[in-house]
Amino acid sequence: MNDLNISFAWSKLIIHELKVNHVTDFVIAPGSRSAPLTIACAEDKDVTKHVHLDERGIGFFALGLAKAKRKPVAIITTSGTAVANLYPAVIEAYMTNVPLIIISADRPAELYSSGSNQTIIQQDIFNKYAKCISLIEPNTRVAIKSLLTKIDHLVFDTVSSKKPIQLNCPLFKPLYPDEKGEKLPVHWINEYVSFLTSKVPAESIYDCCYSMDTALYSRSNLSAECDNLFLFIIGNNVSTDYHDKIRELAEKLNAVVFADLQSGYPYERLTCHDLFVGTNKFSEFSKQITAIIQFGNQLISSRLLEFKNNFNGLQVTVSDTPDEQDPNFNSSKQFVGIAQFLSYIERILPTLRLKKCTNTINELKQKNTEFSIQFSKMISKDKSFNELSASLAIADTNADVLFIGNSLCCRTLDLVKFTKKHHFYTNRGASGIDGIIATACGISAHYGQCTLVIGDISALHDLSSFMLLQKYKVRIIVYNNHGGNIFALLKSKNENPYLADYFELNHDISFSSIAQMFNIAYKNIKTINDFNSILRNNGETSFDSCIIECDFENELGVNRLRQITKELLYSF
Ligand SMILES: Cc1ncc(C[n+]2csc(CCOP(=O)(O)OP(=O)(O)O)c2C)c(N)n1
Repeated sequence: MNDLNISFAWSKLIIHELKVNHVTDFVIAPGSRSAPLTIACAEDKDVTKHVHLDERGIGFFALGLAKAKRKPVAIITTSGTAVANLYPAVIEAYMTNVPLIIISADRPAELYSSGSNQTIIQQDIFNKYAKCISLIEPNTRVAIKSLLTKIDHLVFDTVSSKKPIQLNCPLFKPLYPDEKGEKLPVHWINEYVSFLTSKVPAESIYDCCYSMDTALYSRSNLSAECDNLFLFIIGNNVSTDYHDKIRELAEKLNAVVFADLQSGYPYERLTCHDLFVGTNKFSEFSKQITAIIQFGNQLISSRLLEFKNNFNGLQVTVSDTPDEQDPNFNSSKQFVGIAQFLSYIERILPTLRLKKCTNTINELKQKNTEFSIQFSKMISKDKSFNELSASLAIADTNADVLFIGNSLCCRTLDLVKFTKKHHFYTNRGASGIDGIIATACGISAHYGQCTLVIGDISALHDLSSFMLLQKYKVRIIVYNNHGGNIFALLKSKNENPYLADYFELNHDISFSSIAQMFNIAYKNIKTINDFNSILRNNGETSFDSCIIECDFENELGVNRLRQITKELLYSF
């Protein structure tokens, strides 16, 4: 035992302490500087290992896994640009409040600025997106507990702040356990063995301040201001645990509900809200709204944001983190603590002077139903296969877990009415088109399967992550409109002569060759009937990884959406 090398022993302590703090998933990309950390994981049968070649991919995979598990996931990388490749996933985790622990193996300090291989400045590399805890180099002069309590605090920090955190670990040679280093003192080894057999953290940390001071709400004077009709908006980052309570409150408060696709809110709500807010009917109704209460943030609908921007009444945001929630800067009150807010409103309900508005609300709901039916009819009328008709079909599936990519697909799916309960996931923190397949694989690692809807450019952007599909079951539905068609929605060919060459990047790539390369089942779909039947016959909730390529005509869906929007807004 006393010929153990210190870099490996140090790494074992780090992994062990994370494990006793309930961090049990480690996502690893290969490297030599990180070898002691990787092997410490490999030798620990109580932790789950996920290995992939691409650091950008593992970052997003860890993000997906942590989102699904709702607990921190650790990432291990080697030194150098490997760490920098995690940057997009770290930003997304920061923006969507996901705890991630980035364990970056580093070179010893004396190799900085020496021209040494794979040596870059890693400390604080993520700037404000991830706080950095830098360890000292492994040594036996410091008490082992000083290392372990740093890990305990780090886990507490990422869990309570819901933000990613970096643990930078300088390690020196020898790195592999079979290579002998300097002899370690006997007292140190005894302590080491005792810590490694411990089942509890060196220091347990408890949060005693999570319940908010309810007096704060009383000071907010909300009760005096809200005595009429409410609009609830449910956005991203609202736990499904709150849905029942929000529904109860909406009923008691005379509130109508708009629910963003990402919320997965399964109860009564006004659908197709991105278009419906633009109708005269809604505009008339909105004059009676006293307050908008928005739970969560990152709304997909740009028209809803615009409506909120022009709304003059009280706007309140409610969230579980203190991040800014309103890009219009119109919210005058932000409540941090959704559970506490809901129970506060429950308590003050009897004091509110609520007028009965049942008729007005029922009339609005009726109009919204007619609007949705008309919208679906217009999409289905010509049997054309495009992003809209495909989204209608997806909204009717039993797929349990859905990951929705960015760009056009999340907009068309946000428009349609999902009829069943699903777990919805997105990467809408920074809305990057990168790492979407990897994130879906991370989600699948928790649930056992996941259905992903993604644009062709986004799928090509994350090409290396197709490799993960051999281990994690994801049914990928690629909306292949042969380029980035979102740009055509923003400005048409006539308005933007550079559209095809500089924005859409039109291409003829078929995903069949990609499926062949990665040995994944594949289907090319050209009609809505075929799409409907593959969705039904594909097992829906039990399937193997596959690529379903929706072969759309370039810009057909965008043009159809423009046309439908115009006609619908005109007739309602
Ligand atoms: C990492 C990153 N780079 C660039 C963008 C800008 N961007 C937004 S949408 C888009 C095109 C996406 O195309 P595709 O995935 O095919 O979806 P479609 O627009 O056709 O629905 C791009 C490049 C981004 N959001 N993220």
